Amino acid sequence: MTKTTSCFGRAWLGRGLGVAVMIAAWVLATALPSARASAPGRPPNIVFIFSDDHAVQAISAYGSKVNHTPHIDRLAQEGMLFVNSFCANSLCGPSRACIQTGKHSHLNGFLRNGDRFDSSQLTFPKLLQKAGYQTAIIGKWHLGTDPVGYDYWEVLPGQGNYYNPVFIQMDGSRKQYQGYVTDIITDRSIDWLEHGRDPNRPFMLMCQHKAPHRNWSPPPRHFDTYGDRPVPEPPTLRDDYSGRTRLLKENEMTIAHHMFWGHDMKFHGENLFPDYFRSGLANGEYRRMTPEQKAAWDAWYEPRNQEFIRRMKAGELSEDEVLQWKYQRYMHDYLACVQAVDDSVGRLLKWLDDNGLAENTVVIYSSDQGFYLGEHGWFDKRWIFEESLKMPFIIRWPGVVAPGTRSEALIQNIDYAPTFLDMAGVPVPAEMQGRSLLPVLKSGGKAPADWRDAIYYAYYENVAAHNVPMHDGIRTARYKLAFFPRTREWQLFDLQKDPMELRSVHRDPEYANVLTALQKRYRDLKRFYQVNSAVIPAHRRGEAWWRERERQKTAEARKGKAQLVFIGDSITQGWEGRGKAVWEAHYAKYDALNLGFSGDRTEHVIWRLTHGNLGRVKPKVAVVMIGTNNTGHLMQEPEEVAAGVEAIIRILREKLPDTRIVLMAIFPRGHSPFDLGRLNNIAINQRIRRLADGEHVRYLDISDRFLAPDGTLPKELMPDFLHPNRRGYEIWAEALDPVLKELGL
Ligand code: SGN
Ligand code: CA
Repeated sequence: MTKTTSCFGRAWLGRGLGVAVMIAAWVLATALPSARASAPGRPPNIVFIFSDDHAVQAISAYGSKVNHTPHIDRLAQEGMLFVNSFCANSLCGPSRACIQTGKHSHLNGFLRNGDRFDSSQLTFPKLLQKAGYQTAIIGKWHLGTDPVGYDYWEVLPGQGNYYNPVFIQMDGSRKQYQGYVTDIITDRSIDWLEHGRDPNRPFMLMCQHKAPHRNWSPPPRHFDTYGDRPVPEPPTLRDDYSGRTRLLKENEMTIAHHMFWGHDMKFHGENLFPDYFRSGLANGEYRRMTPEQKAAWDAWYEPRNQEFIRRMKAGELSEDEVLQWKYQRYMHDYLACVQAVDDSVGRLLKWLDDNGLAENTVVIYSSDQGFYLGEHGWFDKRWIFEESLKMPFIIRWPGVVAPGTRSEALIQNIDYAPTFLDMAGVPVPAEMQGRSLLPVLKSGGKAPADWRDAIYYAYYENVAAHNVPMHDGIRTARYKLAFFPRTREWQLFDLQKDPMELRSVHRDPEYANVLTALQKRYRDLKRFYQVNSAVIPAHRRGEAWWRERERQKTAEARKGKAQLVFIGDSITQGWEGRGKAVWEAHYAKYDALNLGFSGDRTEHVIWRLTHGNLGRVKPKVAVVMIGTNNTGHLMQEPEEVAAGVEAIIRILREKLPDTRIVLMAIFPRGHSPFDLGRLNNIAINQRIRRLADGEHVRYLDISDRFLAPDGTLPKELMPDFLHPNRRGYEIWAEALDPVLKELGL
């Protein structure tokens, strides 16, 4: 293991010519008006201190009731604190991708943890670098691909570790440092500031901590900072989830039921009380420790753990007292991790002071999202509720930002990139969706008249860790509106009357006008940010049958035998039901594969096709019909659904270049020719028929074969006015046969 001594050699000094060119560039750059905004002659340096899962409730400058963060507070005293600062997608990788690109998740492509960041896209560090800044990122990255746009980087693999962490180096090698991750990230950052850069050029440093992310492993020096003093409980620790969507109850992030005995609660050995703790995940950090680190760890935890075990065995603790104990253990660990982050802020501020750089350096403190510190009974994040929607954002910029100011402007992490570019005098590219905060910073925190009145939020991970469903929504100064596609429910909160978000008033007649207005605002904002959920890949793995069908169908597809594949929703899946005999007669001979999933919309098909559902099939023909659920569930605009169908055709063309595609017009629905769903489907069909290319894609509309002369849809063919019966499937097969033949089957 390496001690953290400087690894920046003389190589940096050997860049004489490049430096001269850069200095010349700066002479030009300083002529730009915003480059003169702070200290004359040179655009400001930027130090971005970023942590992971640090909630504003644990920052004293934000009014914490649970801890004291003197160094972060100093930034607030000397700068501006944003009380209405939000993330766009409350998860690690997604938040970071928003920051890099200035765009919402659906456009930067990083929707969920585990995605891989497309580093070919435009990012702010690339542009700063081009403008002559030296750029560095040290610490947690979590975007899958290597950082691009940085002169120097050294990042944790994935989530990284707290104790004796390994860092990925720029040459791809890995280096382990001995010590505590927050301190090491700070050491490495200061080392870069001291030895890794050219002092004659401005710089942008991202110092990105792992802490206080789960499993909240603190450094020994802070075991006793808050010691055994009880931390006040939040009023909603015992939330019963009434008055809101039932999806809340399905979460798996409660302190009461979802804390691991080893990993979270720091017990050694086998779980002695499985009614209260989850088993199966030991404290991996302990295993990484040196004997000295283990000794310090055990000296703090063991006596307390043993005392808890003794009291449990003696039956001294009620269920609620166990919850109280767990909350205290959680907060002890979380807050001690935060304390080390605060130390880091202190060290970086001191370094800037000691080196005469405080004046012309902008310092920001932020964190990738908020976190639940027991509110609603939870840990973790993901939900649109305040605690995890909020991000701390504190900024010090001497000479520009008035000290000790607060701003209520609604800001979001997509604003960071434009802000950093604007500070550096670099024009903000039109494709970035965020806005520069400079006008707010320069006016004591007041937002300009045309500032946004609502932020847009979207969480895409659906069912993964913690079982939080996909949802999106908007938040204005007073209200929050959220939509949950799985249950197609709205939730509306009046934050003024109900700041803890305990009662959705979406059905309350008193709020009928507010609901309508906010729904309109929500739709406007989605259009403004180009959010089309019909093209954003989504899965339904939270539904057991869907997961199982996906597994089975993918396994079948892996055999690669099918000469014919059907792709779609319940109408296609119905070939296995009412259409079974027809299928046997017409398609069994082609080893045909049915990739119809009941209830799927275009976005689900897109997800399936890009996540292995096609296996190894190379069919002669693929028959696609999709979109009626985009109409039926959400009444999505025809343009949007057509774009979803187009994306599906594009994916199929890419993956199966030799396959001929029969794109079916969506079947008519509803009895009456004026059925709104029917009309929407017709409008979609009018658009998708243009996808036929006379070569690979054939468009087939058989609506007329189903409809009566007066335009009504007969019960005799579609008993529920949506799904064909056996006769309906026969009609479909009869219409399809000659086409399949023509296409070589
Ligand atoms: C890990 C954690 C989760 C956490 C995610 C995402 N589990 O999977 O509790 O929600 O990270 O966090 S753990 O068992 O590894 O501790 S994020 O900040 O990276 O998005
Ligand atoms: Ca995080």
